[in-house]
Amino acid sequence: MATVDLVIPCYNEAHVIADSVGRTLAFLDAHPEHEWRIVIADNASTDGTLDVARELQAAHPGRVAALHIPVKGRGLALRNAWLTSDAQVSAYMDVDLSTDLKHLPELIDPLAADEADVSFGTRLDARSETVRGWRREFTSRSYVFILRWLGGLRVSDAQCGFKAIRTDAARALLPVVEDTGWFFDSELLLVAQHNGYRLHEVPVKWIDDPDSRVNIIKTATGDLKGLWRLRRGGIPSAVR
Ligand SMILES: Nc1nc2c(ncn2[C@@H]2O[C@H](COP(=O)(O)OP(=O)(O)O)[C@@H](O)[C@H]2O)c(=O)[nH]1
Ligand SMILES: [Mg+2]
Repeated sequence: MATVDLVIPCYNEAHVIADSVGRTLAFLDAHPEHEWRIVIADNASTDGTLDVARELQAAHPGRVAALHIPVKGRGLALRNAWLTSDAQVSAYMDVDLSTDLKHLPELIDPLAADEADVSFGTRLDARSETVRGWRREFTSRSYVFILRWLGGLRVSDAQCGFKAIRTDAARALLPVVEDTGWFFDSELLLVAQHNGYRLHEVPVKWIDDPDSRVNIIKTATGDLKGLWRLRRGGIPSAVR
């Protein structure tokens, strides 16, 4: 049994949040083994995402919280949500529910039992069931190949929007994770591995949602720059 903050980072997602939060609450109701809270972490949306988030917070007091960060960047949103959390475990998942919710217990249970520190979904394991276009598949495989080769990261997928961390690990690791955008996930895994934290992969069923906030070229450039920064400066040590 653990207290869990499940963060849903959102950028211009007013059209889908209510449905996603409703489906997630129904799933969580069926899993009382943990004490859950959903945190909608919006930054810089211009489509009324924050208003919808606040309405959901008012409709589900204590179960849904709305968090607003004025500056854009998914990493920044996660970092703020996780560092201000007083739950024992912090997680996040994409609002489009591309990862099947059935995997949430596999993500959280090892952390609640103190058998791992960081757990994350993988779409590239032989046991994963991934449905997506060949372009996305190719980019994803190429990126993780580079990350393993140049970064020495021993994971099969770094970018799946489905991760969790023990809050004690988050407090130690996040102060040395610099990226505020899409490289945040990779950097967190690199820093965690380098500092001897226990990583746990969860092969997932993933059905890609083509409605995307990702600009592939910009994201790929940001990822390579981030990797270059860590190679040049070294991966920092965390204070436990
Ligand atoms: N808070 C926040 N969330 C973001 C930002 N950019 C993307 N997201 C969220 O990150 C999640 C994944 O985005 P998505 O566009 O589905 O990525 P894709 O599945 O890789 O195409 C969604 O929940 C987005 O709303 C951002 O700048 N801030
Ligand atoms: Mg998506």
